[in-house]
Amino acid sequence: MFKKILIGNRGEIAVRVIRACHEMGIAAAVVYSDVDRASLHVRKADEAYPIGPASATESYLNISKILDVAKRSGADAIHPGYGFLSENAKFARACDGADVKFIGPSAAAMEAMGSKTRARQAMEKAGVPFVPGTSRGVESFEEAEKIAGKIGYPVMLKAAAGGGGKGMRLVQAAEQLKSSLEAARSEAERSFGDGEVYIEKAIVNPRHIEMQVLADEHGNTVYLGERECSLQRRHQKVLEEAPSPIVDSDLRRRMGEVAVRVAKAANYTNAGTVEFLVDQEKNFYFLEMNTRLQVEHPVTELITGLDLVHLQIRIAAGEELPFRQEDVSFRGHAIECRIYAEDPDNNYFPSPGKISLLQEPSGPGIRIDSGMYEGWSVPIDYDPLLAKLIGYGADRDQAVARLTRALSEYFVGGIKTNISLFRRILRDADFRGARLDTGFLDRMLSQPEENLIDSRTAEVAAVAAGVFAVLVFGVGNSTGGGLSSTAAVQDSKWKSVSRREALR
Ligand code: MV4
Repeated sequence: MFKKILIGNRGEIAVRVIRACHEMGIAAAVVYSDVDRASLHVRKADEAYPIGPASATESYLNISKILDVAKRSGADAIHPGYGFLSENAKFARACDGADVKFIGPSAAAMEAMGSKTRARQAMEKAGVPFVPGTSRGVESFEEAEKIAGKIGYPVMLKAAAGGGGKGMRLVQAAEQLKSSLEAARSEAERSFGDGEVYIEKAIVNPRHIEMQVLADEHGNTVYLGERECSLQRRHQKVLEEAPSPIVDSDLRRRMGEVAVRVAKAANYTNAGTVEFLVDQEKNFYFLEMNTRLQVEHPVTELITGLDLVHLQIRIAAGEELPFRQEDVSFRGHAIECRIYAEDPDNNYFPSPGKISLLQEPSGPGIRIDSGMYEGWSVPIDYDPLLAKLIGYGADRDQAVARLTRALSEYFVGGIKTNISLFRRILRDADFRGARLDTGFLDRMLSQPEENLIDSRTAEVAAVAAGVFAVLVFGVGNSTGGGLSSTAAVQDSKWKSVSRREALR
């Protein structure tokens, strides 16, 4: 087993991996940029190494700086987390060259999945169902016109080097094809330096369901069930759950076996996720494979009882999977809310700043994976994900009830967060009825928010908040003494009186 692991990441996922290391008796080293000096992952690690400016290209994306720290720290493996270098084949190959184990798939498996057209060609050979369309880039408008006519509108134009919706265009009718093709091509060229674009039939209002797989380096590959990820906004996931409310055990087995076939076709090792689009008739189609540990892995952990990060580390150390497919069982229901530093009243714009007050929920069925603490300042430089609140229950209703309760306890002061969004989602009738697809959130957000309290109660609440701010923080008191010290005196008097009462 490894003695020391370097974590090439930050925030909640770095903390998540540190915890796994400590549970396994492995030392955890981390890297940090100038603005992350006081971040939680630095405080929880056994060793921390500065790697330069806030800009990710000069720090968390800088391969030579991270490998230099690996060497200096004496780490025998690197966990990349998600984002940053986690799906960078060059980095995986550089780790091999530096004799440090990359905790993830091989560079070759990453490359096989990196190009969407190459992945489609491989899956075609492996007999995996995928959306009808081309498996190579279109050469000309005329060719595109012929193909689109054959598969039928609406069609989707996608960048071969893409993923996450960049360089993607929905084409409703033949008249739009020319301009859409030009737009997709130039966006792909700009974003990826590769203008290759291919065509798929568009699935209308699909569900986005993904299957977790795990493969050791001895040829054993298993699936660990699906996650329902349809609740997203602008290709950013907001809430995920496991199991998917529309997947029964038969569909799960069929999707799982396809996912295992995908992984085997790519010689895949370690943890990975196979993404599917599912149409209204529950037909499922291979979309792409994510070659990393995903943000939403905890919902799978809660319903399988497995620790995916432990297993990633054991697989990377050369161990065999300690169980077989028939040993994997699913129990209960888990839902994850991604808590972002975003302002719901300003179009969910990032809202960095100092966290002045933090009250986190806990209690039955609640897990929080967080990268924040009270007094910490959220930097503007990175993804605004602060924490993940995960609710678990015997069934979906209990998971929803526990999450709703936990959200009412959750308070993050000093910055704006999207916590209120989850209160709204969890009481939405369509969400409760599990009527979900990738259009759900846009539909919900286009409706006026229902008024939960009358204007008089709102007024009382505003006055109470004002009084609270003055008493607790001395807000509006420029001398810094005065009111708040009066309040403190009265507070202590109140305490001594009540103590006296209690002793009587
Ligand atoms: C699609 C699609 C409909 N039909 N492909 C968006 C991100 C990229 N990875 C794939 N995406 C889609 N591909 C076909 N043929 C609809 C989407 C899509 C989507 C997919 C998953 C999650 C959210 C989405 C939101 C809008 C569109």
